[in-house]
Amino acid sequence: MLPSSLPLILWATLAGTALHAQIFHDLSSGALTEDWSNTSAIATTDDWSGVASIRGYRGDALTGSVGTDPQLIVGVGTELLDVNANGTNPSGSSTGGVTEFAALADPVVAFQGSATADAPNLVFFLNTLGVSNISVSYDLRDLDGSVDNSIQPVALQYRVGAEGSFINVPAGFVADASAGPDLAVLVTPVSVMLPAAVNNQAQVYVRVITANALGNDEWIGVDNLKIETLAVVPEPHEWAAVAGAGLMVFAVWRRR
Ligand SMILES: [Ca+2]
Ligand SMILES: [Ca+2]
Ligand SMILES: [Ca+2]
Ligand SMILES: [Ca+2]
Repeated sequence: MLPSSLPLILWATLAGTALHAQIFHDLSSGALTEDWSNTSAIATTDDWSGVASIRGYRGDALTGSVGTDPQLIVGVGTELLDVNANGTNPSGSSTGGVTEFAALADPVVAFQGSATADAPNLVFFLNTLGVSNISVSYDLRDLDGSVDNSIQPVALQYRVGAEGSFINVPAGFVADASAGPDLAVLVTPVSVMLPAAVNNQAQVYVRVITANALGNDEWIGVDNLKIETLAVVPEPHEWAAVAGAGLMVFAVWRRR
């Protein structure tokens, strides 16, 4: 028997609240980095509470097709949190979604599309107030040494604020982050500047997303993440100082 609708509504509301109750990493205080070497941070399946400012989603129902270009997937779908904790062998795992491969010599969190996990993704939560020139870099690692040999695209996207669609960052797109069959060696570094639209915002979402490819998908790890600002926006009184210096130069020039 179904429970009454009120608890269901409450549950949905609380779940929605939990998803958005993230710490938005303050980039003015330093870079957001993650290499997944702390393998106790993800200890329980689907529990991201030990990882600050990063969440993994299974990406259900984000596309109705196989082989969709993830650059064209800009919705958020069901926002179902996902991570299989303490995975051991990517080549032996056919489960779609997000998995922590903690037993590897170089631990990593990875995603793999499937008929259920249409577009699995990782989201990074940032507070960019006071900063500009924000760079994002990470390594996409083909972890899948099985016979699977998909064309595995990975896109980089962002969203400013808690609502609306994501926006694609074309320079961050990797058309195929995998190689195969029977190969788990390819590493594809991604390093791009985000557009100025993400500067000086309280809530910025940066998303790395793949999509269910034709045939069996390959596991792609997202490792060695670093999001940092290459410039701090001057405070208003500093602008005044800069403008004052300019006037002095102008005055000296006029006296010549
Ligand atoms: Ca790692
Ligand atoms: Ca773990
Ligand atoms: Ca492979
Ligand atoms: Ca597939």
